Amino acid sequence: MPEPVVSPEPLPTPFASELGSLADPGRHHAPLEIAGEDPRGLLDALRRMVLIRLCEQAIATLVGSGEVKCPCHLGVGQEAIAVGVVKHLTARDHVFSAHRSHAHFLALVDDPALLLHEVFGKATGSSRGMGGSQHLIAADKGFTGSNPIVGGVVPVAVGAALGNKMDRQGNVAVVFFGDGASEEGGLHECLNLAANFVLPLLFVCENNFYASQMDICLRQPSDRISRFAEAHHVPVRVVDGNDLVAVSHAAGELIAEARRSGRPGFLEATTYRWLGHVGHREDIDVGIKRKLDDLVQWKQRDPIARLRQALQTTGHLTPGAFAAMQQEIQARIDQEVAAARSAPYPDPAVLLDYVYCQGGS
Ligand SMILES: Cc1ncc(C[n+]2csc(CCOP(=O)(O)OP(=O)(O)O)c2C)c(N)n1
Repeated sequence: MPEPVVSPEPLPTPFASELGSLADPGRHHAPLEIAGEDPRGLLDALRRMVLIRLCEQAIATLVGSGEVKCPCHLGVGQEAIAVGVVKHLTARDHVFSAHRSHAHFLALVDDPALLLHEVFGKATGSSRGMGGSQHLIAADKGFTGSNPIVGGVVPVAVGAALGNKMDRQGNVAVVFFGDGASEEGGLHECLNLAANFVLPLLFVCENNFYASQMDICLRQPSDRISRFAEAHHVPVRVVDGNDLVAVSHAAGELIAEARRSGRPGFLEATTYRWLGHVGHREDIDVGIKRKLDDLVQWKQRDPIARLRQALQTTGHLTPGAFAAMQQEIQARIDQEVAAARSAPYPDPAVLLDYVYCQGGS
């Protein structure tokens, strides 16, 4: 394997950070402010974030050992966005995501089995072992699908939102994507369509400042992605994506508005991925040696630690109870990894069964 090259210094660009402290890895390290929040809801959110974290760490280990062979884009460090948004949804809503979708899937499904079996390529996985990490689906839970074409799933979400509008049941569509998707023309067309057709669609941009190995300052003249939504008159909220409470409040308001009036919304949540773009290592990013200085600080903005500390300080959680929570979740993950290892691969005879629609005349 070729040695990773040292990443080049950023080129001088007319770059301006519009996000201020939200883009500053040295800020927002303190425990969350949770006064007035429902502690049971926060404990449930913490449990879901721990499930996502431990599940992705297990997948990282399996990728490292070579047991899991599909490309895995892990979102360790970004868990609060998925959990803070999904808590406002029901199985009748439609959730779409891209290549880094494990958190969105797990936040909705709340069970590691379908994901773990899928990354092993087993027939018992969410896509019957034919999708791998980047093509997940659990339509009965509202997860209508992930797709790794950057920006490619956004037009599908517009279609789902149009369907929801026509059905008049108050259901919404939600689409998660990264800052890189704003460099695809389709996203801009979708913002225009959603605004013009008045569609109940929440755009959720997980702005982690990188697309593959490229810093946003090398790609755009500003780091604030929501400026594109404003250009289309879509209401915008910008939050610290590592603050579960801030994400939940902003997402809750935008989703409630979409259900009430059918209007779209745009949530920009700043965050950072702890691992390289794809795979299990911190120090490698698409053949580039990653600079780790920022990561050390971003880890201080850990969404799980900040919520856990807040719950402990206010007496809603003890260190022992947190350790027990982790152990219970880890045991469930270990059990499913073992089950996935011995589960069958899909029968080659069914290879095309789910590619083409076969029903009806
Ligand atoms: C249309 C398209 N172009 C390029 C790629 C290769 N690719 C995969 S992920 C990625 C970066 C995406 O960055 P971003 O949208 O910010 O999401 P993140 O990886 O940060 O979660 C690229 C360029 C692709 N999958 N699809």
